[in-house]
Amino acid sequence: MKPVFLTQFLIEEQRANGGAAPDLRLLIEVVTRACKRISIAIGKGALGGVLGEAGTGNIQGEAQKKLDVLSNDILMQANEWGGHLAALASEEMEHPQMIPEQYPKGGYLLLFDPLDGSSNIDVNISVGTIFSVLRVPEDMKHGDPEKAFLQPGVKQVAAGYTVYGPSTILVLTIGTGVHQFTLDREIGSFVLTQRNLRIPEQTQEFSINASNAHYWEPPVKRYIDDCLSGTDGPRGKNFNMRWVASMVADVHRILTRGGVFMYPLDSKTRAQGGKLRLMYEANPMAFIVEQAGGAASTGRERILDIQPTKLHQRVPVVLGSREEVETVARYHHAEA
Ligand code: AHM
Ligand code: MG
Repeated sequence: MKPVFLTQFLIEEQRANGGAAPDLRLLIEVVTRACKRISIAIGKGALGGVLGEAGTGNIQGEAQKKLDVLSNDILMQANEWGGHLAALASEEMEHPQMIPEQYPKGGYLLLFDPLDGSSNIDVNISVGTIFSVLRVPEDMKHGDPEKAFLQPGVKQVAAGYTVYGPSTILVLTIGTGVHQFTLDREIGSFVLTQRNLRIPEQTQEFSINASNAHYWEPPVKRYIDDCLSGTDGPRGKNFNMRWVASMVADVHRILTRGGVFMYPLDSKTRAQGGKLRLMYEANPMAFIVEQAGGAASTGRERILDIQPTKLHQRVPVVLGSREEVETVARYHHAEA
């Protein structure tokens, strides 16, 4: 069978569904080209001198790795000149970056987590890039640029992630299902390897950092206890557990074989609203998961309906197989 490259896929998608307008196609191509550069840098590892700490901190109060900074720089530089964007926002930068004066401005806003799972960089475990695309709202010219980004996740026009693992994978939605591409390293192109990914509705596998158990809220404790009690407990079946600590890798496994991913609200992260970032992690992943037939919730409400109040807002995240996410939500509502 002839390989279908990303560009061909996007052009055919537009012909069939009106999905990716030329400027959105350009945007996706530029972002994914930058991801190829990040993939190459990661692949060189210690030989490229890219491992270890950068010696700086980000707006989240987290120590930055060299690859956090490098990936952010690669994405920023790649996206400033094409004329498709009005502004960019990154998990690594305090404020949004407007497109420099010398370049034309476009109709989209780009948000990204340049390197997700950065605690895994130095131990050679999969990491990734997550991105989300919004339209520029009508009133952006007059208002505070940060406000332009504060749109609920339902307004996303595209979202995707890459996983830099044994192979480099791109998973993309432009609102017409979820499609997977694999980087052909010899050719240097993303090739379509699966159309219309669907998440199994049921699962017997959960994904949570269990070392936080003593911080969890009662509904989460009860849910996990019930899973762990297996065939003898109220769920009547045994559960398996997986936790990579790279959201991209955990979500990708769930997209492939089902499961439920949870970073719930707990007493450690309550003051910030949760651990994961709404705009760079929860929203793009929720859009992808819903497009693949799954569900994404905070345990109390649908993630994509949240009206953001801050660019770096954090939220609890429960996503994956539809029936299991609904089960977790029932545990939360039962305690309300
Ligand atoms: P990062 O974007 O700074 O890498 O942080 C987000 C990561 C997620 O990828 C992952 O699910 C989570 O943080 C892991 O957290 P923990 O180290 O508490 O298990
Ligand atoms: Mg992240």
